[in-house]
Amino acid sequence: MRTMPVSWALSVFLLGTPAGSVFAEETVAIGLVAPLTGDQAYIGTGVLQGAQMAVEDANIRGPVFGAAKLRLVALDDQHNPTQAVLAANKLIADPDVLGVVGHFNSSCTKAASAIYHESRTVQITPASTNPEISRQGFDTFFRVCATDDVQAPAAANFVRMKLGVRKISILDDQTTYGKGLADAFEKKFENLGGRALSRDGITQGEKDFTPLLTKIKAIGPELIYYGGVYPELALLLKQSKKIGLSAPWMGGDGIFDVTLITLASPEFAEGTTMTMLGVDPHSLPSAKDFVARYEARYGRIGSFSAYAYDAANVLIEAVRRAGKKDRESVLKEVRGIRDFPGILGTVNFDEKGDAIGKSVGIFKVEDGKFKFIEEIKPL
Ligand code: ABU
Repeated sequence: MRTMPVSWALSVFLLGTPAGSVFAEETVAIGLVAPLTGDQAYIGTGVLQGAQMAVEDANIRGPVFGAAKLRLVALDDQHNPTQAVLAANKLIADPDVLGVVGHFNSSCTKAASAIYHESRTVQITPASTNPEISRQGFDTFFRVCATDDVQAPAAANFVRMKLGVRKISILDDQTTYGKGLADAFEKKFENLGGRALSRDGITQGEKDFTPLLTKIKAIGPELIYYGGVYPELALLLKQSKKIGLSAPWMGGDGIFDVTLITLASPEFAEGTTMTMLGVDPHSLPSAKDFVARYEARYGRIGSFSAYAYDAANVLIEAVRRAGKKDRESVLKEVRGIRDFPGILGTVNFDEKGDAIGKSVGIFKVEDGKFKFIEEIKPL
């Protein structure tokens, strides 16, 4: 088990600012917000650990400017937008915090984005893929991942044109991410001549999906597309197999987590396909050192650990270039980032803060593991 208690993690991060130290007023910080407790804690902890490694690497290289030592202030939003707003307010009240990596969930990232914007605090999400977030006109928002208007059409194209599926059922978890992803998938799938026989919403935290699955079984889809995150899909997979609903499932990056397979059991997860943002970091020479160091320390790399590492490094580089404890200056430097050498590839942002040129990978659970099927490059 690679997760670490949040209390331990936070105490480590605070070690850089002992009370009364001559360095206390020379510390600068970046914030990190993700779901660190609750049913998405596994994926959130992977994000935390990726960002923490970026901060540690930066401190090994030397002060970001002057004598300033960098620390990470990590907060838990429990994938709850209300908690996300509380976390954002807490971070902006800390004058040391010059920017934030976060949040993980699109619903949380979106809810907190106005707070970061009002306080002129850079926010770089490693994982929130909902396209609407960057259409709010907040110049403080950035992301290092692809968006669902890339991911969902890639999935629809794969299902319709590669698998030859015509009739599907669609479910989503009614979150900003899940509903947006399912909407975009449905639109593209129908444009390609497919048909959605049913469309339903579930609620995060629900445990019994048998009535809904029984209805879907009677409809007889060839495949079920799910917009949501892995905890609920694990239950859906188990319960669908138990009632004899044999149609395969597909989803997006929110279900790409090894916990899906352990929660559902390898037997019930087998055959599930998903899009993930980009390729497996294990296959990238640029990510080799990070992956080796991460896995030696924590165990298998989390799905978004490398994204968090890249997001944190962009922010750290901007802090270094700004050379002063001033959020507006850090924002200006992030806006000026060109061809940043991320471990997942070169990072460039468009005028909305979205990452340019990010590809999508198709994966499938085979023999209890995620198997890479193909990469879909951006048009
Ligand atoms: N992108 C996958 C999960 C995070 C989110 O966008 O809600």
